[in-house]
Amino acid sequence: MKLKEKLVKKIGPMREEVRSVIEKHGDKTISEVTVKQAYGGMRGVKCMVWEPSALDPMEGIRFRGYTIPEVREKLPKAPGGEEPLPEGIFYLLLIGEIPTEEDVKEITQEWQKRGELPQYIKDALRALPEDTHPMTQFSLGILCMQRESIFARRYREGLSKTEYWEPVFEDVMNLLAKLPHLAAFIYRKTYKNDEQIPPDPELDWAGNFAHMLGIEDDEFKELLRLYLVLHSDHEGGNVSAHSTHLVGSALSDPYYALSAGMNGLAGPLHGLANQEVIRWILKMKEELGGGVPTKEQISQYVWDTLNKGQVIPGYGHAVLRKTDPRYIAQREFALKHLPDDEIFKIVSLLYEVVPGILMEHGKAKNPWPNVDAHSGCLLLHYGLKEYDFYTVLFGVSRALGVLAALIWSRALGLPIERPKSVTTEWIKQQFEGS
Ligand code: CMX
Repeated sequence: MKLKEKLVKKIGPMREEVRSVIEKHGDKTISEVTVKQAYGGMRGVKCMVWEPSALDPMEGIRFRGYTIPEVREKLPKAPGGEEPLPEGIFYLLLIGEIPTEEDVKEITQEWQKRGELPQYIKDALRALPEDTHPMTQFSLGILCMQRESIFARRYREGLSKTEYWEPVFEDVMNLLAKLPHLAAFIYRKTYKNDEQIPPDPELDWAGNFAHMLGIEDDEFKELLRLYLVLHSDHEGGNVSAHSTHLVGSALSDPYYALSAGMNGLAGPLHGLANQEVIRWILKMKEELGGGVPTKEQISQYVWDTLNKGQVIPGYGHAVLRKTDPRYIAQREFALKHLPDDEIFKIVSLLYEVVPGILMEHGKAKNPWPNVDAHSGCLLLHYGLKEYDFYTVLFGVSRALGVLAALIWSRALGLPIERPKSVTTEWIKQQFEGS
């Protein structure tokens, strides 16, 4: 595989670069940790390395140095399409270069070959109670497949540390190939009478995913391509990325590591916020009598939510301090393809109203919308109305980034993660004496 050959060429120089950086700068300080940070979710503490992407609070995400508009422009597209192919973002995140059409085609073909879902996964998922949340099914499906891990088998047989990355790469390629099949299986099983749609070998990764979900609209295929690119990576400190990284550091294989990451993504303060946004909007719409509410009605509803001690889903961020460029990219898509959609109009009104209210409310450090404030209205427009499923789509996309990073963690020989914890008593003793 050309992708693997390209990766091999990158690993040697990168190992050397990291070795030299540690030798030259290893004892220098990049962060100091205050007591407040230790209690406060380690916000802003720089203590891990993540190559595929970096997040600037004001500018937003850059994938290997490229902004979202640049990625949308430069990555290869499907024939006749305008949105970037997710195969391309995987290449960029892993290799650090913009792929050619041919590079992307190779990945599409490779994932088509490896995509089939083992029967035992389907049997296991069919055995679950019907109301099992799609994210639970997704995480469980990934975990069930752990027996396929080439890394786990090769490690048991005896594997040198310098070779870890290679079976991890194979596991990652197998996993990424299978995730849309797993997600579509869960969707059709849960919401469409288990009427499964066979894959179309002519289609790209996202196009085929849309097809297996049962939504053939070409515009939806474009949306899914964009969606799967936008959600792929958001540097290393977010819960899904960090938990995948942490579990992987114990040399738990990519199946264990990704399943852990997906459990983190399933939290309402993280990826589940995308379902919460639509649930909250639909409830607001219903309570206000249907249709598009007025700005005044929306303001009141936002205040009511805050006064009940709840968060406004889709707003705020632990790092960002302005509107998420992932939100802007989705808004551009909506303005182009569905400007008259009712839910899009509500999402737009919320954008006008919520930041001011959150500023007046005075708690959230970032009053601006994040990626999750917009994604649901687009999916809903094309008929994907089962919003409990939305975080699974996020998960399929997030796997691209966290698994690219996992390959690099093993290629660079990063050790098991083990930060130091302290007790409140210890902190008091440091500053107050005994
Ligand atoms: N609505 C109401 N209050 C909010 C808020 C929001 N959208 N965002 C933050 N706040 C509150 C916090 O709950 C916190 O309150 P307390 O002091 O009572 O604990 C206070 O403002 C300060 O929080 P912060 O430092 O601004 O935000 P954090 O870094 O702690 O948390 C996040 C970030 C995203 C969890 C938070 O903004 C939030 O809960 N947003 C809503 C959920 C959401 O959209 N999550 C998706 C994020 C993107 C993703 O990961 O997918």
